Amino acid sequence: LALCGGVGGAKLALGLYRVLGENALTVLVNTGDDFEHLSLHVSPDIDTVLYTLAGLADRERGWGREAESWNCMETLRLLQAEDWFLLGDKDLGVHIERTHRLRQGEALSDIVRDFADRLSISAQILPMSDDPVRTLVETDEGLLAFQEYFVRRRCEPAVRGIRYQGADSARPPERILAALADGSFDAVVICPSNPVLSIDPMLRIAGLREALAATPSPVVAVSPLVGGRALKGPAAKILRELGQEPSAKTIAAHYGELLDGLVLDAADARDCPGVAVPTLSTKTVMTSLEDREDLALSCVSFARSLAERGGTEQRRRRPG
Ligand code: FO1
Repeated sequence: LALCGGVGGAKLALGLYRVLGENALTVLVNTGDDFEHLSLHVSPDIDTVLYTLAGLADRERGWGREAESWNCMETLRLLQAEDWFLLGDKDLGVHIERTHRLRQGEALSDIVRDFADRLSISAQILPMSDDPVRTLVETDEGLLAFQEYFVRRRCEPAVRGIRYQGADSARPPERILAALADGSFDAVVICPSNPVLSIDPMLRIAGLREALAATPSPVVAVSPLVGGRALKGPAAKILRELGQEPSAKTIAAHYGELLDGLVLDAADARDCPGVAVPTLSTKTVMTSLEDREDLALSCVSFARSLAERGGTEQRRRRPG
C-alpha cells in the first residue's frame, strides 16, 4: 500500500508499480487538493497518479498530460475568464467526464477505478475517501483554499496552520481498513509527498491513522527532504513557518507512532542518530525510471527486514 499525494509521491508509486508486478500495488491518494474550478471537479493528485502509472504524465511538470495542447485555455484568456489554473485540452476530458458522473451520483472511487481500467492500469488506485475533504491553508493573508494557496499564490504567503475540512466525518475505504487490520499488505509506504499538505489530510480521516498505527504490516515513510530542503514544492518552507526544523528527524516525529522505519536521503545521513525509528539512508532523488525502481525496491526490502526483526510489534506496543 502506498500513501501518496501528487508529483513526488507518484514517482515512487510508479517505481513500486513497476517492481511489484501485476495487481500487487494499491495506492491511496490524497483528495484534499480537489476543488471545483469552472464548474468542473478537479482531482489533481488522483489524475497525477493515473497519468503517471499509465505513462501519460508530462515528465517535466509532473502533473497533467504529456504532449498537451492548450486551446481551451487560450479561449478562456480571450474571454477574460479565470486562467490561473492551467487545464490542458486532453486533461479537460477527464475533468468533464468525472464531473458528469459525480453529478449523476456515482462515487469518486468507482469513477477512478473505471478510469484506471480504461488506462490499462493494473494497480488499485483509491481516493482516500468518497466524502469531500478540503485542505485549507491559514496564511498571513487569511484562509486560502488549497489551490488558491498552491497555484494562484505560488505558496508565497506564510503558513500559520492547515485545516482539513470534512476529514473528521469522511469515511476511508472499507477495504483499506480491513486489509490494514488483517495485515494483508506486505508493506505500507508513505511516499515522499508533503507531510502536512498531502499525507496529513489522509491521516485526519476518521479511523485511518488508528488503522495504520495498529496494522501488523510494516509501515515505512520516505522523507521528502534532501539535505534539509524540499526538492520541489513548499515542504521545508511550511515546516519552518510552522516552527519546525526541516529535517529527517522532524519527518519521523511527524508520523510518530505510525512508523516502523524511515527512509531518508544519504545527504541527511547525519540525522539518523536523532531519528526514533530504524532508518535506511539511500538515494531518494528520483530522476530516472531506474531511480524510481531502485527506491521502490529499497523501501520494500527495508519494510520486510523490519517486519522480520519484529519491528511492527514494537510499534504496536508504543503509546500513540
Ligand atoms: N500546478 C501548478 O502549479 N499550476 C497549475 O496551473 C496546475 C494545474 C493543474 C491541472 C490539473 C492537475 O491535475 C494538476 C495541476 N497542477 C497545477 C498541479 C496541482 O496543483 C498540484 O501539484 C497538486 O495539487 C499538489 O499535489
